[in-house]
Amino acid sequence: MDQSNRYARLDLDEKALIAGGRHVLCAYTMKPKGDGDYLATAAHFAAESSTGTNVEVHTTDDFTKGVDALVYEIDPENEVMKIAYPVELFDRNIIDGRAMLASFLTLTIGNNQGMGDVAHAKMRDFYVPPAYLRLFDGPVMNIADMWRVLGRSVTDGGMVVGTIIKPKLGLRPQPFADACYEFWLGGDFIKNDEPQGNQVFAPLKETIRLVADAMKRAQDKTGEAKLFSANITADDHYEMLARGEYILETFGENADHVAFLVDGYVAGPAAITTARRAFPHQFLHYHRAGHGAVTSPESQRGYTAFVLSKMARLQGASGIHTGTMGFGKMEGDPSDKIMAFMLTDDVAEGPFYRQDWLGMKPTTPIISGGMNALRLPGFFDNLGHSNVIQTSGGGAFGHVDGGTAGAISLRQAHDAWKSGVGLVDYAKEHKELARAFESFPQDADKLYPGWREALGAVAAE
Ligand code: CAP
Ligand code: MG
Repeated sequence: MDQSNRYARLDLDEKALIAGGRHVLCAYTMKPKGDGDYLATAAHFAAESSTGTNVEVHTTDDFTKGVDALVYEIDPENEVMKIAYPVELFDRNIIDGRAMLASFLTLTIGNNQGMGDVAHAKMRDFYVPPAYLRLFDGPVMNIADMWRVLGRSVTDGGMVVGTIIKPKLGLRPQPFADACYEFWLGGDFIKNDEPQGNQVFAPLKETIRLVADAMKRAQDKTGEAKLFSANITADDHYEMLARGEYILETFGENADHVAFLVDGYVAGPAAITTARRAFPHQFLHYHRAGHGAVTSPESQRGYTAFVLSKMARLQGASGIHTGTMGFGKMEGDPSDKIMAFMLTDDVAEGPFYRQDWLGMKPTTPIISGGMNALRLPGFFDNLGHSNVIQTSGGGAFGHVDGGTAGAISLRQAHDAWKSGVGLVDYAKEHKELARAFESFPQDADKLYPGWREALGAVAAE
């Protein structure tokens, strides 16, 4: 059934829709199945995403039609469609009238992902009008709060030198805490790896107690503040609360040095909001493991990593992994930096929409995945700044001289970039960095040909 007479209004002007402030706008790439008519398929997509179904129902009245989602632009040749969703469609909390991301997802990326007449559809960008934007929690904490604890400038504090305790799983509490102490002697920030929690061989309550002690000893040894991001992800809301409360109580006077890590893709929006609202004064660390199932460029369904990151800022993530933009091990491209700017700028250009965040606090890009000291300068050259949280697991504990040297090499690479000195030249005067060349020789050969001759003995011993 062609519903385009009801669910398509190609005469609508995007600027007027934005000025009207009543619609969330979504841009999708969409391909009809077979030789389906593009507009008819898009209209059915809008119907199923708002007030309709595949047939007319007699219960529809004029008010219903007033909140129809409307296809307002199509570009069949490029398989692009844009849909305007009236803000009234989206569900609101009964407790405080605020918005919920679950509703945004269930309408804009819900049933429409499995319709028989759509080959595939993927959201590429969306625009949130002020009336809806202000209903989201947004971030409370971000990198500025980490810099404050670290005693740095709260506006340009530079890279937070981080790691992920590796191996990903299999360390019992004492070796885990020992690894933390080792890294903290050179680095700032340690995160649980995303699956680490309360495994039977590493009970959370024992591990956290030892990590809190390791933090105290490392702070005493170095005279510097240290940070830890503890995984509180769980299916059960009360389990998350129990973990968070135990962790804060155990870290005691260092509780403000603790972030809470939530695997936001696999655990979903409810888990993010549980952490955001139950622990508003803890940095909310959004790990996105699993997102590749929908965000990968190989996937033609779901939504992009850009959309995921934008949703995370709305929900109040303090930081979210934004990938390594082609400089690490995960899928990515230098142009992914648009994601970072969308998270940090107050007015940000997306692939289809300009988003004014109206003063909503920035979310900090977290850069992780196959990074090491050698790969950092290229990454920062592309991004243009180093005000990020950077975590290297293999890049720290894969250093030939251990985790402390790995941490120091990461900091030295950052300092080299900030000072505009080439990495090889900087390494001549900085042993841990020189030894990073020895630690990751394939990267060294590829990124810095001739490094061995230039660094000679410095890298060797
Ligand atoms: C990185 C990591 C992160 C990935 C997540 C891992 O470890 O801990 O989870 O970076 O990817 O488990 O692979 P390494 P993204 O530093 O040893 O690679 O940040 O793109 O979400
Ligand atoms: Mg990980």
